[in-house]
Amino acid sequence: MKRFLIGSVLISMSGMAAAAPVISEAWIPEQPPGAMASAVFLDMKNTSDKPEALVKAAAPGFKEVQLHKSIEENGMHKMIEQKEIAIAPHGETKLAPGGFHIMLIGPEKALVAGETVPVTLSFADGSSETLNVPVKKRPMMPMMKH
Ligand SMILES: [Cu+2]
Repeated sequence: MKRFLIGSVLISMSGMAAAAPVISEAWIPEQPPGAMASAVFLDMKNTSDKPEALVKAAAPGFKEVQLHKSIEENGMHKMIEQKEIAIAPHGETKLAPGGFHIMLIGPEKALVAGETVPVTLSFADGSSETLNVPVKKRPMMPMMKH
């Protein structure tokens, strides 16, 4: 951990273009009290010419955090756990309802719009980033099923 921190300071001081993906549009839909899970949605941009991947996400206050993909199979919605979520060189991967998402399982308390959740993203290149992700009211969308 200490070694990693020193490494990132050196990289930013040297002015090199950081290889870590650029994260934007992060949000968590508000859930009714008693909900078993919520999700993090965001955009990841890979500004480097190497393939990158989100390999792990972590957040305090949940029993488990997993990388998921929603798929439709024989008319049924399913969510499949992912080992990683790839971002192509100079590409963009969106985590959005109906596709890839970070699943927040077993919240210790209800997530209310206006709060933020610190979410730490770890990438295949060894970099990581912690974002304060806002909880927002959910626009109308189909229910996700487990
Ligand atoms: Cu899921």
